[in-house]
Formats: sequence, C-alpha cells, structure tokens
Amino acid sequence: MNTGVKITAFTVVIAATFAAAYGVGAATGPLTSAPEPAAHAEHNRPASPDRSAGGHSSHADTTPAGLQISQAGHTLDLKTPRLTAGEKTELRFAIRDQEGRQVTAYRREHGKELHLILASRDLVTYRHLHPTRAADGTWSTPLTLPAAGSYRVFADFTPATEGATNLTLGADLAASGTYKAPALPEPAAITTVDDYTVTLDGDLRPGKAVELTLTVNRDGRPVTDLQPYLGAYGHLVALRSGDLAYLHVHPNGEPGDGTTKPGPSISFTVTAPSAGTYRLFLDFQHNGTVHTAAFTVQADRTAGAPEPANGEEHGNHQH
Ligand SMILES: [Cu+2]
Repeated sequence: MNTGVKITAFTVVIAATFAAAYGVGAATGPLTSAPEPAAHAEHNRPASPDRSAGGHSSHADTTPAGLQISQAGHTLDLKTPRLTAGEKTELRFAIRDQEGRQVTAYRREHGKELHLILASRDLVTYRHLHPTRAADGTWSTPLTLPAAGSYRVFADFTPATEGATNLTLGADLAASGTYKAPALPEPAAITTVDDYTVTLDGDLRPGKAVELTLTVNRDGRPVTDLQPYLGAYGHLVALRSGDLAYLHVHPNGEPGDGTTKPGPSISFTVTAPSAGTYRLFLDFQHNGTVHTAAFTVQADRTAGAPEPANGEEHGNHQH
C-alpha cells in the first residue's frame, strides 16, 4: 500500500474517531456535576437585599444587617464612641460616602431620613431614636444611657442616590461606669411594659418567613385604638444574641389601607437569618406615647410556626 493511500486511510480513521468522540461527549454532557458552592445558595436568600458598592447590583450581599461599620461604599462615623452611663450626652455621628464626604441627601423611609437604633450588647437596653441632621451632614441626638457597658449603634437609612438600597451600619459605643452583666431575660410569650401586657404568637424559624402576631392589652382589655407611629401600627426590631445581627421588620398592612385595624393585634412576617436566640423589640404608640415591649425568642429548625398563608410576604418588607 503506497504512502499516499496509507495517509488518506489514517486521516479517515482519525476523523471517524473524533466524530465518534464528539457524539459521545454531546450525549453525556460535562463531567463536573458538583453542585454550586454553598455560598451561592446563601446569596439568593431573599432576606438580604443587594448591598454592593453604591447600591448598584453586582453581587447579593447576604451579611445580616448591622454587623458592618462600612458597607456599599458608606461608612458610619461615630464621633462620640465613649460616654458616661447616667450622664446626658449629645451623641453625634455622620454617614460618609466613598470619597469620605458626609452624606447630606437621604430618601425618607417611614417618615424619617434615618432611624437610629441603640442596644446594649447584653440586649437589655434598647432605644429607637430620630436624630437631627445639620446642613453639613452631622447627626446628633441627646442620650442618657441607664447602665454602663458595651452598646451597639445602628444607623438605618437609604442614601438618596440613584439605585441605592437601604443600609443598616453598626458601630460600637462604650458607656463608662460600674458594669454588672445582666442575664438575658428568659424566652417568654408574654411581657409587660408600663401598664400594657403584650403577647407573642408564632415562632422564628431559621431562613424561613414566618408570621409573628403581637397583641396589646391594657388592664386586661384589648387595645383597639393604637395610633400610627412612623406610618405603621408597630415597628419590630430583632437583634441576634451574640453578634447583634439586625432585622427591622414592618407590619403586614398599614393604617388607612382599608383592612388593617388599629390593634389589638399587629402581625409581622419575619425571616431569622439563622438559628439562635433573638431579642425582639416592638414599638407601638397609644394615647400619644410610644412604648417598647421586649421578648426573648429562640429560632430553631424544630419550631412549628405557621408559614404565611400564601407563602408570599404580605407587602411588608424587612431590612
Ligand atoms: Cu425610626
């Protein structure tokens, strides 16, 4: 067999082999069938809105709110990181943008440009404040802390820049004085504040949207004339014990929507980012005064809380 014939035959065989191999490959698909890295599953968790630099979506940020002093190009500059317990102080801070400038433009949410939440790391003291902003972007509010210890300051706001999303930045605050570490109050479904009794129905479930219903009574009678406070019949802040991961939840339904009654019950749809112990703080307004009821709640996988009826979140939002 001459050389030319041999080469032709050889080429035909090679081509046939390639064709066969291609056919097999197409039929069986890629060999690397390992599932997406766990992080990805996390990224899609609905509870954490996108918080990438400047709010422009490039990568879902699943870090629970309140754990970072700087995020999405914004930084909480706490100008008074130390104070003395029991003494009236002017707490001052600013939000700085990527260039370090103090932010002076905010989108109003629930009637305010910024909500300042303050909690002791032992989760016994809680404040929901609305500081004043100066023209240069410096925020300030008078503050007297009841006890010494370590506190966390949360600034909950939305920059008024194109596409920006809500952010909650956190910073530590130290209160000097003699500190005696209190125990975290035991989990309970009923609590009292001033002369109100508030009951909690529902259980937190890690990563699952669940319905929590809080019912306000006074002198044994249901309170049916709650007043709107920041555009809602209640505000619920949940803080995770241990790291104070922050959830700020607004109720299902709102005053004037034709269906939501002014009490006695206020319902929230809440997604706890993980198992663990949480402190829930409910702010509600009655007879012109805002009261805060506090609960200790366990979030664990075995809890039997009902999921929202239609599986959808009821128009409320959580951040
Ligand atoms: Cu507020």
